[in-house]
Amino acid sequence: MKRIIGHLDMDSFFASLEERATPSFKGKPIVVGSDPKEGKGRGVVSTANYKAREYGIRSALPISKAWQLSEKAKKEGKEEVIFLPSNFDLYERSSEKILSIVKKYSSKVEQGSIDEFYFDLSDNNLKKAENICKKIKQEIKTEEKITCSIGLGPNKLIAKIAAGKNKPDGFLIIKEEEIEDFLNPLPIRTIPGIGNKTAQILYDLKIGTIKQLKKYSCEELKKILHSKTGEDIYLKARGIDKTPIIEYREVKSISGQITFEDDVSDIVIITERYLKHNEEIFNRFKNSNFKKFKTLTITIRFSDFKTISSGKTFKDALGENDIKLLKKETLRLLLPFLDRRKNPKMKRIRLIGIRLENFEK
Ligand code: TTP
Ligand code: MG
Repeated sequence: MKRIIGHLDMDSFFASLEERATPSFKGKPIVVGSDPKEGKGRGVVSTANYKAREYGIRSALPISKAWQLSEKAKKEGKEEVIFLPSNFDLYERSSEKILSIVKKYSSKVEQGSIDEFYFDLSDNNLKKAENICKKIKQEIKTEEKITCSIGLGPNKLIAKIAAGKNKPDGFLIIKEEEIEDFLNPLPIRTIPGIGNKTAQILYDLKIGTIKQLKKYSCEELKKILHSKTGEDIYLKARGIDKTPIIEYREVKSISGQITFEDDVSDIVIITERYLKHNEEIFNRFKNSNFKKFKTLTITIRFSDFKTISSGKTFKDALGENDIKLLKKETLRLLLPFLDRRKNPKMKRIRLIGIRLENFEK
């Protein structure tokens, strides 16, 4: 059966919600992310609204660079950027509301991330599906006071690419027979699954667009890239995607990380912060549907960005009363990296993380 799949992605989601929360921010360039500390901050940009994107600011850009771009804009007489920390409660609440709106119109919805949703409209003809998408867009605008972009197509891949094509506040329908013309001119990076590394391998072969990518056979791509990636990308370049909508994606891990303001070597500072962070992660586990977890992994990133993981799987799973045991075990894993046992050059620590997984319900 032919499918009709929608993909909805909120426009500059975190920044749009901040703009909505504070009326005086309206129309101003906004960046949500780490503290820029007048150019000395060490984190990255979570997102920038479209006004701030005009300055060249994007997700994942170092926050110090975003600060410089804002300063440059200020010198040119433009508005300076408003930098804000993230407020996940606000974003999660809105995400839930949006999900409930989409669910009113489709009985099969998959949440792809905090701000994107796939939904199945195959029970309708295309005209009706189009009208439903318009209603969803309108309802989000009225109820949530922010905009989204929707793509409609014969599968998840095409719907997602179409949603990203006319941002912000976009709506694009791609029919089966339009797929080829739609995909051909697009840069290869548009294909979900082609990241920096894969793209670079392809750029080196002078492959820049999907049309150029399609000159290579499946076998050739399997040789050039990893076998599975090669086949995956061969199919995606032709708009072929049979993946179903997965309504309930199980959470597989609960994790978090802290980046220190300055790289640190002081064992007291590191362990204090880390144990406090362990408690936060443990509380997220206690508030989840899971009763127990079996595997604990810690991650350490040194000042030279070398990153190491170390973990333990318990014979007897840990439960909601085992915070002391968790702290003991994380320290046992961490301490060798703070002295010469596993850190012979005594490098400073930049980041540490913790992950709980292997859950029992
Ligand atoms: P995106 O949908 O990728 O970005 P966006 O909604 O901000 O902008 P667009 O209009 O292009 O869709 O991500 C959703 C949210 O996830 C985003 O608002 C912030 C967060 N995020 C990060 O924290 N870090 C990242 O690197 C990215 C890409 C997103
Ligand atoms: Mg988005």
